Amino acid sequence: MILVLLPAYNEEKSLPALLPKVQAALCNVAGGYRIVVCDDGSSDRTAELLDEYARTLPIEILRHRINRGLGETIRDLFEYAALHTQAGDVLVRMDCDDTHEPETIGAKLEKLNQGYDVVIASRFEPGGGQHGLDAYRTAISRAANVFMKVFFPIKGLKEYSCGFRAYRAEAIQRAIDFYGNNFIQLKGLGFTCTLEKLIKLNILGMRFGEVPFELRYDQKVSESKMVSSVTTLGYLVMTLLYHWPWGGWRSNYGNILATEQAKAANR
Ligand SMILES: Nc1nc2c(ncn2[C@@H]2O[C@H](COP(=O)(O)OP(=O)(O)O)[C@@H](O)[C@H]2O)c(=O)[nH]1
Ligand SMILES: [Mg+2]
Repeated sequence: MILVLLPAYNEEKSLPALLPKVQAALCNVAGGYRIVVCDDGSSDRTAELLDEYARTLPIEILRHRINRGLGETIRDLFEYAALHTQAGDVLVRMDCDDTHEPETIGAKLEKLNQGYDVVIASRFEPGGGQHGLDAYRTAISRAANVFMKVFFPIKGLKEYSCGFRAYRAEAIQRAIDFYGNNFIQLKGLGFTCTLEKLIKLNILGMRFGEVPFELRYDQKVSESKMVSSVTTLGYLVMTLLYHWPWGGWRSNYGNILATEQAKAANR
């Protein structure tokens, strides 16, 4: 079963374009699919639209009464997904703004089946790219990806900031068991959570793969909710937390993991 996870904040303009495409892409998928949307206190017609679509599509809706931001929304979606999936299921997280094409989900599922835990839609793989980003967003995105590659090198990974990814459900269940509420710790720092998930999964030794992807920013009609200053601050905070020599994530979680593995070996 495929669980499609959608964080939605004021997406009334994009949902009518996106949801039918998700259905078209997945209606014949082996094991079936469901969509879980978290409406994060939208002030437009997102909530009403979701109720309407839920009459004809397999949609489950989580609601935040007030806008809590992407970090808390993603935390809730992944926790819900971990509770409502079984071994062999797949989680696909994508944006609601109609810039991520659902027809490319199939390629991610194929790649996951080659033995990966996480498969990322990558603009930097041959055949990938982006349409409609202005020079400012292009420069920020490039700079952020270079920064991440330097401070958080992960085998098999060139695309750090795109949230369109497929995860084996067991990988997320394992991460939530291991980290608890700290799987996504930087909840108030904008889009930082997109990178934090990768880093936390990498500490656990998960395998990462990429498939080429064309970001369709030219199709975006809703406002971008990315606040670059907050997200940049988040990246800096995370770099300190990860590399901090006295109890930073890398050393602290690395030690806990080593102890866990030693205990398992002695059993
Ligand atoms: N739940 C929630 N989702 C958000 C929030 N901000 C953005 N999103 C969603 O997260 C995704 C990414 O935001 P988006 O505006 O597409 O960012 P951009 O593509 O980087 O410009 C979209 O699906 C948004 O609806 C938020 O405060 N809460
Ligand atoms: Mg987007």
